[in-house]
Amino acid sequence: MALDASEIQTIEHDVLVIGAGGAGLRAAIECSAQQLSTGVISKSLLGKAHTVMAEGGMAAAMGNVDSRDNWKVHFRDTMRGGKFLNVWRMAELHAKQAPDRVRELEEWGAVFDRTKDGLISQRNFGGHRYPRLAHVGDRTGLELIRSLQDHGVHQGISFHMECTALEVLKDGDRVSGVLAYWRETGRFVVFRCKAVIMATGGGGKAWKVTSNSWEYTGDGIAMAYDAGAELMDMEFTQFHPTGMVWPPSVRGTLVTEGVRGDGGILKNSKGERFMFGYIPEKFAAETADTVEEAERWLDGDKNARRPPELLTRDEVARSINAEVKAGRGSPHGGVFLDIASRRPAEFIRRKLPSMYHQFKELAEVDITTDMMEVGPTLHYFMGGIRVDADTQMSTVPGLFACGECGAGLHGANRLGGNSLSDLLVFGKLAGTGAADYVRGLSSTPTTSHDQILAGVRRATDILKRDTGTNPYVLHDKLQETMQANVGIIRDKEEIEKALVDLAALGKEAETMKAPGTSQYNPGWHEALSMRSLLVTSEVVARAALMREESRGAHTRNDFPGEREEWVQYNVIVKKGPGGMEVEKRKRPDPPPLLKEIAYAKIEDLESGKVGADA
Ligand code: MEZ
Repeated sequence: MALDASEIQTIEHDVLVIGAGGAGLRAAIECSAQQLSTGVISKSLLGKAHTVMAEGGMAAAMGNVDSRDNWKVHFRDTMRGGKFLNVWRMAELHAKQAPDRVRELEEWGAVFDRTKDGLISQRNFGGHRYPRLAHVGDRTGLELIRSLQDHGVHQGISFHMECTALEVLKDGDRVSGVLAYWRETGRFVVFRCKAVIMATGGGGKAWKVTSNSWEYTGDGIAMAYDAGAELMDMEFTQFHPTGMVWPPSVRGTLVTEGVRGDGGILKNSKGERFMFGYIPEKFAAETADTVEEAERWLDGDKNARRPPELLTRDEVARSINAEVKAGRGSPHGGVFLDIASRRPAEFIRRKLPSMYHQFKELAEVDITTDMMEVGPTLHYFMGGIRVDADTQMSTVPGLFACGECGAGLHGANRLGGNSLSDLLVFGKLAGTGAADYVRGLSSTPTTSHDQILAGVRRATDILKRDTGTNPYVLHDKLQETMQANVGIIRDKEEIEKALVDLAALGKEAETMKAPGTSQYNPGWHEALSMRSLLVTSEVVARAALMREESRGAHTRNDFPGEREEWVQYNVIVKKGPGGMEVEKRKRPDPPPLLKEIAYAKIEDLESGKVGADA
């Protein structure tokens, strides 16, 4: 029977937000507060988002624990952590607005840990000069989601759960809706809307060892790419230094950086505190190079420098990798993380309750008495959809992006805790940007029946074939090649091997088959997400091949070290008439005052010699 697009269910909103993690929820709250009809679609159930994996806290220069902190120091830390590749304006907006977003979240019901004086407590994290992470034990992301959800539900936002977006619909150049399907029934649905906000997170599921759960297949990145948006900085994939390595079924599960922030140390199989051997020149001035000084810092000496375990994530992950490669790893291929010998059991259970239970239940390890085994795990994409800093609109009119799927704030490496403040700051700005855009439209965009029908056909062909490739097998092969060839350390030969593998997998994907009907069919869901995974992986690999240097989370064995000329370029990927186009694009010059602050000596910033007028 011929398909008829008019028979497909249609839902109308002014703005449709795709993704119900922190960024999506914060964006939706803003649109709804601005009196727009706002819908949120989420692939899984509400509350199940990668946001909860930001366990240790959200970074905001509130100065509650160390009054020397302010937005300029936070901005400087973020730029240095990102190896100066961050979008300057985004780093400025983030550092200035994060404290207000934390206070607002508290007004909406988030129950933060407190200091003795009753202020929101802040803990130490890698790359942050002062204790800066507002937290709720080690469940901060969860509390953030809970507070936003409560607030959003009472605001009248429409939530459409277990609904997967397949493609962005367009009227000419601009956005007009989204084609999606209900995971339970397999029925298609067209959302007609004037603006779409992508808040779909990253694509960690392209790697074998990852902290991401099944939802993170790069859908928003792939849909935006197909819609013609530019992607930026995709070569920078963050390996969080500490994921569980044992037992195999939970390999990659996150172990919060809060363990190190609260005093935990890393040791190799010889019992050596090895991070002292990996302090890079550029962080030497602010890193303790003796155990004695690191211990004074732990005891609260404000003049002592931070311990090397609190170097930025890229540095720590590479160091762990090097120890394991040198044969000094733990029995299951990681290193040891020790908090037991550093803090009393009561402190550990109070500040790190999830870690305590996680290790007890999953690995039968009591972290108040024994060391954990940990190793790097793919955690986060620094790159994503290129957006305007103030409005969060992509290069496609009406298409916005925020949170992990948007690019720019973190540059080459993200500081821990900057993700939760990122999604609050830029979620709100995306909401405002979308609301302004919608109000400025002179006509309502229309959806095209042909585009809808083509999308439906592409999806249902997978069910109709008599035989074909198993999508689970394809996903396994994809993870193998990304883990082996586009991992923590890469080189030209490996990346080219990945690209050859991806091309072959892409061919196989054209004949994927999911047996059964569209109802309750996990094999079909898997096949549909393979397209996003393949596009996202290819973008990462092509960008990684183009950047011929090592910077932040992108380490090229064949191009060791940062190369000065590369700080002037972003790698941009977009869809061209002949396929994927990759461009090395010159960055705009930084605003002089921001540049002065980012490169200032900390004493000059603190004394007001630099940045006093900012
Ligand atoms: O921002 C993060 O990724 C985060 C806070 C993670 C963690 O280690 O807790």
